Amino acid sequence: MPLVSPFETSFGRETDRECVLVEIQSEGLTGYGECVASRDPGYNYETTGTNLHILSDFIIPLVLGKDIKDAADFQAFVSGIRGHHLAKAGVEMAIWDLLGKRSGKPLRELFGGKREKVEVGVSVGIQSTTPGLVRSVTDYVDQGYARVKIKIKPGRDVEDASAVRREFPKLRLQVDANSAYTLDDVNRLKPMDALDLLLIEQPLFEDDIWDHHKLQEQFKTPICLDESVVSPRHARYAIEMKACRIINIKAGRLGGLSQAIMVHDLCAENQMPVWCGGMLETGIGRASNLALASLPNFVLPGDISASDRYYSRDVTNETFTLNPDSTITVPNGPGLGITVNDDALKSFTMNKVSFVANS
Ligand code: OSB
Ligand code: MG
Repeated sequence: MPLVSPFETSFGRETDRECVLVEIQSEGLTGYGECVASRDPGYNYETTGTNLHILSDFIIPLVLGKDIKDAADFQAFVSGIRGHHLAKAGVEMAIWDLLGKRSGKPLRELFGGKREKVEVGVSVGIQSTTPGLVRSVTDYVDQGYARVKIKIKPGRDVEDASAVRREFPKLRLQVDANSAYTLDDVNRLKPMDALDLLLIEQPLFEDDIWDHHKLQEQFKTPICLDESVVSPRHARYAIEMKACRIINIKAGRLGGLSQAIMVHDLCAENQMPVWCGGMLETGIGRASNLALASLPNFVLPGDISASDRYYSRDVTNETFTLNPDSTITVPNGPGLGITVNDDALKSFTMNKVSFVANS
């Protein structure tokens, strides 16, 4: 699916997204899910290719034709598969959609979420020039986004963030490094601490939870972990080590919505605020993110932007729009609350694999 504008992070530049979508038929109902990996292993080790492999050769054979009660049951079925959280999460999402449709309830209600609309922001990729970045941010602010995240990398950090801050002294602003730095870079990042940022997201490597603790000790700005927190256990490590003050929750990275809710609850018990991250999802994943972000400890705006920020044509019939108060309304229909646009889906489909249970 072509992105409306290229998205550049410290690990690379994407101009379109390859998506692995999951459709499960059961009891006359159809559930949809989305695996949020990209074509390349830049964000983490998973790719659309590994998603297809792990789904086809491992996850689907384990669950096909089985009687699966709920998400916890699904997690038990696939517990022998190490890692590959983005692949597992896509199937769990489709199971949730089925559970919601069977009970006639939206996911928000199944999760216990109270909010009917959630505060959102926009994640702005690295632009070719700093003035170009300021123009891009201005455009999003004009559209009504009240919180902006900019992507940073070595050489495009303090100068970019300072320029945006100078133009918008009051804007809720945060930065995301996607693991581009090491502790040796502390001095060059230090000026960030004077920019009144909401948070600095994932400055160090994914497996450097302890180094994030050392970094947080030297910064008054909250450090937020994204890539480092791949399970509820990792969330506990981060809390116990004081490696961050905020956690970005992505159901994909955590292996499913059920795991995301566990991290949400653990953080709530420990007074650690969370927010919902994004992976440039289609309308399917966006509906899932909105339902998740309706939970009470999602106190910071999520990376859940309007559909037109990502795609000019989406695979869902519903498009998500920004309300004037920088919120997006949580879907209210059963399950994910979306319907798939078959024509759009067909026009984007590169490959389709079907599995049928022996009856
Ligand atoms: O680190 O949050 C990230 C997109 C792809 C991979 C990683 C990240 C992102 C984003 C996009 O920041 C957020 C969105 O979906 O709007
Ligand atoms: Mg991030």
